Amino acid sequence: MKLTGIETRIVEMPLVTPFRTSFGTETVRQVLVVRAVAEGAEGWGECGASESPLYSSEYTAGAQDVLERFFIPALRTAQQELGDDFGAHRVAPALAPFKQHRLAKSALETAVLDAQLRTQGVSFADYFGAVRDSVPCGVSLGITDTMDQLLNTVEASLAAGYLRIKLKIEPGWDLEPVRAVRDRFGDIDLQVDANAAYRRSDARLLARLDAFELTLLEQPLPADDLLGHAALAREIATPICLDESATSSRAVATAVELGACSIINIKPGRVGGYLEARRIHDLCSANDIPVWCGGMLETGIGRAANVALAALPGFTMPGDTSASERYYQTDLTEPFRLVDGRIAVPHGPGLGVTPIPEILERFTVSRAWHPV
Ligand code: OSB
Ligand code: MG
Repeated sequence: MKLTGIETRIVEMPLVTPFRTSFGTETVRQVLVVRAVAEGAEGWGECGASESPLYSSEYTAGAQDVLERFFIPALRTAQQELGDDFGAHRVAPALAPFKQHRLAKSALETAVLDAQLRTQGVSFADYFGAVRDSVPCGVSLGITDTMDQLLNTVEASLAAGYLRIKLKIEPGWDLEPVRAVRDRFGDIDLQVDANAAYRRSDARLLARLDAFELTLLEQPLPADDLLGHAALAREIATPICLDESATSSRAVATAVELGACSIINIKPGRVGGYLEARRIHDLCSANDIPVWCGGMLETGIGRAANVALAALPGFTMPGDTSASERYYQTDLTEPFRLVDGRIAVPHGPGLGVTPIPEILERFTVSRAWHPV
């Protein structure tokens, strides 16, 4: 393929309800949207970073800076050197000298992959090796001010058809909400996500979650505390799932070998892109580790790719691949809808969806063009 340029654009999308986690509250998602223009097609990618570096060290303006200052020039060089051999599989190697910034790398690789697959007439799903036409969906529910608000939100989510409920927890908002939801809704598929808010010394508190037979406890401890997760896994019955710690296939292999987790949340952005995400899927499949597809409040651009990935055979648990309306009144693409608890996998070339020009313009706050 021959890339001619990359457009970076900042888009601000109001969320339908504020999303509160142990690390902060988001009311507007600031999204870095990347458009890769190639001869014959253009492709889209979305960066998972938010305005502030609260989930990880990345943030929107930083992602834009590293793309413009380092990543796009490195692509230009790679394309000059490789000529016709340039393609999406060359993006990660070209960016590998630059440490971390995985959310930014993923956005760029995804845009290039989309352009390439649209040229070839191949969908993300077929390219990845998807085996399903639709994927089972869960929903991630933020911390609320009151228990009533939480119960109403869970009730509405179940009524909408979500097959699994994930509650965000933090110290002071853990046993009570879980107990209240179990008491009210019984034997639903229920899991919790702490976003690294606990410490090893909280093991006895976290063990009290065992009584509620949760499907999993996601990222209880800091991202770099794999040994802590392994110790906790020996002390509690609830399966531990890693999110923030699972930054690469190497990190996942280490975590699995240490016994730090028995389930992995695969977020393509967090691991630097869909190609690395697929390697982690394969590694987990070989080790009998179930995986599910996480999310970063994506617009339809990122959601399309996540849903395609979630259609791979190892994704045996419902993901945080919720419908567009759970996040945005107006999505950038045709909205993804929940039907019987599932979302249909796009089957058109590339992502199979495209941002709707008028809507993209409406939410765009800045843009820049970078010839390659
Ligand atoms: O930890 O999984 C997380 C959203 C933003 C950042 C981190 C996380 C989340 C979610 C929501 O839990 C996932 C989604 O619905 O996109
Ligand atoms: Mg998480």
